Amino acid sequence: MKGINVLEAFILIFVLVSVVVVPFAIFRIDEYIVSSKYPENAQIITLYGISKGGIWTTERVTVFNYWWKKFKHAEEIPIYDDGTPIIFRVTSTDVIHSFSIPLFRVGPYEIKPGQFTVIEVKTERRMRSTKYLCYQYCDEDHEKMQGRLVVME
Ligand SMILES: [Cu+2]
Repeated sequence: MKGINVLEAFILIFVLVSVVVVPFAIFRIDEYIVSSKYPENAQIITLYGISKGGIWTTERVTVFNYWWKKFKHAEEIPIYDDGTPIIFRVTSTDVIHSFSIPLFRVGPYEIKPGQFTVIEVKTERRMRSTKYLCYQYCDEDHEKMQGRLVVME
């Protein structure tokens, strides 16, 4: 039996690089671009809306894990009221949602699938905790699309 020749080895390496390294690199570049866009000390909170089950999650949703992963609903999101900018990047994985933090006078903002809506949030001094929610009927689990922001000291 003959071993792998140079061309086969080259093709094998090429396929491995394409399948493993390129997606990983894109992931890292994306993270880098996101973090370089905002002030260094900013609190960046990325939220993905999923209409099935009525979920807002801070876990990264991709075209791959969307189909099998059980995403954790962001019941409580801690934010730090220390003067650093609070930036929400909100997107949808399916239908058009709407994002609002009524008592902080934020939104409603239309949240379209496949694009991030960037929202800078200012806390209200007196409120240590407040509700955030989807502001328009999106699907049968719409009512579940809410959680709380908890302002930490
Ligand atoms: Cu909704």
